[in-house]
Amino acid sequence: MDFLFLPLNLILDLPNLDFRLWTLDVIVGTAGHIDHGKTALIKALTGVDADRLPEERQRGITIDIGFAELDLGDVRIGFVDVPGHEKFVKNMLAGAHGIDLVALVVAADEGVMPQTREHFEICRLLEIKTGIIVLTKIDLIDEELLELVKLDVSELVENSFLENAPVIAVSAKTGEGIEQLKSILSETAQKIPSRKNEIVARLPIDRSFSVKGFGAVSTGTLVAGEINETQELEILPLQKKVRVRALQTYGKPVKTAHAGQRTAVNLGGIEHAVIERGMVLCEANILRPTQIFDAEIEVLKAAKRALKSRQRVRLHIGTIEALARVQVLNEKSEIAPGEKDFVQLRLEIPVVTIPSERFILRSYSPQITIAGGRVLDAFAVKHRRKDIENVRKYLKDFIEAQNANDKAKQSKLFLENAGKYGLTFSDLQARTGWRSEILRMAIAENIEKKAAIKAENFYIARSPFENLKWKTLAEIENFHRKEPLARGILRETLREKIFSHFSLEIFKMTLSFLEKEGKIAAEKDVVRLASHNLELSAEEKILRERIEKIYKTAKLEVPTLENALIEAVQNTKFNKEQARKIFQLFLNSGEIVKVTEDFYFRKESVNNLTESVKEFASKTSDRLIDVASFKEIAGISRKYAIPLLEYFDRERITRRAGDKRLVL
Ligand SMILES: Nc1nc2c(ncn2[C@@H]2O[C@H](COP(=O)(O)OP(=O)(O)O)[C@@H](O)[C@H]2O)c(=O)[nH]1
Ligand SMILES: [Mg+2]
Repeated sequence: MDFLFLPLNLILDLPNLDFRLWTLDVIVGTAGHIDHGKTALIKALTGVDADRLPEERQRGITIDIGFAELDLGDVRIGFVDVPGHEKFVKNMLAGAHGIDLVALVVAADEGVMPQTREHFEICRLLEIKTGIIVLTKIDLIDEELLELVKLDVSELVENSFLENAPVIAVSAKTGEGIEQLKSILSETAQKIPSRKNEIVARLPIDRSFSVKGFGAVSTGTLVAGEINETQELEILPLQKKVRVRALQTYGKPVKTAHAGQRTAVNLGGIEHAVIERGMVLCEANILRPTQIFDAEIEVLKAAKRALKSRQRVRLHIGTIEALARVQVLNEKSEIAPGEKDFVQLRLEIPVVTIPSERFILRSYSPQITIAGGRVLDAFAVKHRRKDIENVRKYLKDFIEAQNANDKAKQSKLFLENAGKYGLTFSDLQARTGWRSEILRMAIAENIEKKAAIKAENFYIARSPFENLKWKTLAEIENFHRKEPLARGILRETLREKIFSHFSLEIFKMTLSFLEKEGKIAAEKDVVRLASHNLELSAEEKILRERIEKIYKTAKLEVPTLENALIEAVQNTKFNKEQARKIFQLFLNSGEIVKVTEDFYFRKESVNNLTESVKEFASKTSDRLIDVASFKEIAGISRKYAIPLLEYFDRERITRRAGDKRLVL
């Protein structure tokens, strides 16, 4: 029976009796060539045969990852035993993703073999920081040979994270060295940097099965965050909500599972059959699946050829394997063996990942490990060739911010990259995986430093926002140039021109910033430059009065516009075009109304006429008026009567009824 589930039937009855808060939880993974004694070593340490599949026991080889645990008092170890056979490296990778400490196992009678190298390289590329070297089967060799193997191994790990790792020789058969190995494990575990408490809960699933009477159970290493009993979680990329019915770590029921623990979760609200290895169990409504991300990778020195754009590879991230195409983000479109560079990976299936997560790339066929790297931007867009320089700069800055653990800078880079549309809080959280408090602090720092602004739900980086402000100003300026006499551009027109794809709030925000800076004046319906002043000079005022007088005197028998302008500028230093501009202002003010292209009337005269017409109608039984009566009331000829009646129709003062008009 499964180690995590021995007491499952007791979950409901047994209180959690484990109060050892000081206990260190460590995930130890084995690595090494097939038949070098990895599984036997774990059995010697724990008594558990991690080869749990019948086929594994029958054939005596490890096919899939297996698990066991060891309680050393102040340290609790969750072992992940991996298969050594080259055919099962895929399974090895599903186990290697979450380990804190690697035990590189080398059989003393064989020395370093191909999968010793491959597994070692994988651990190095995954940036596992801590490890020990275990030389097994020492009962089969003599002292002299042991020294040779030690040399062999030290050559392999030279200049790597294992360079100064403890080396211990053991025999699973005689038990020699096993107790010493336990104390070395315990000591080494203390040196492991603790997992940062900044990321939301994420558990890449490595197994899923059903337990009679309980339903779906998923297991895996909780790589970040906490999971609590009764909590709602989400399985991605299924995007299915599930509830935690019960939890186990180290074979015991617990209320909370912590990062760095092998964890089994009994899930409600889902059939176990739909859950597969590779899916991720995570805090609900935060992370999102992605199919295209930017990353930095290192191609192995031992790779036979350069990694090229368009190449199809196998991506191993978390517990999943996904096929992907590589786009190398450099001039040559390739990365030579031994070199580090930027790539974009376009996946054939969605995965869940966050920045700085490590992954391995293997060639499509034959299946050989060729590179490893870390995720930078998990939600990238396809890059055009001409953008590559900018993208490289963005990714370089991002790595710098990541290495300095500068969260404000990282979120700022995401915002800058998102440009003028900005990102919401939840967009940013999906991109970073940070817990809400951490993200809130990072954003607050950017707002404080004026590196970003907030508009409703959106955060926009300063430079795209400045750009938006600049475009808005340019549009208003342009309007003033074309319509010098208009008060300003209609608010709605401005919005449609520049902000049609934005939320209204961003439009308002832009105007309010420009207004605060004293650049514009936003009035009720129109927006104008603050400098756009319609005040007339003393001389212009005289011209305006002359125009006004012409229309006042003419009453309803107005001259054509042309003639009015000519008359207005007679014996002045103004020309007709200047008069036309002043006239336009007059028109804008509403004191004059346009009836035809040629005929304009004072509003007051038109209003008086309207009153007279209404009075006439009130005295009739049918409220009808004909052209003749209209001419008489207004005291005007047909030349004015017809355009004015048509104007009244347009203004809904009258409505045509045969050759008469109904007064409304
Ligand atoms: N003599 C001897 N045999 C061992 C020792 N450890 C493992 N073996 C044997 O080596 C074979 C492979 O061991 P196993 O643990 O399955 O190797 P793995 O493929 O690395 O997991 C088995 O037949 C084991 O019994 C050891 O310390 N001494
Ligand atoms: Mg094995």
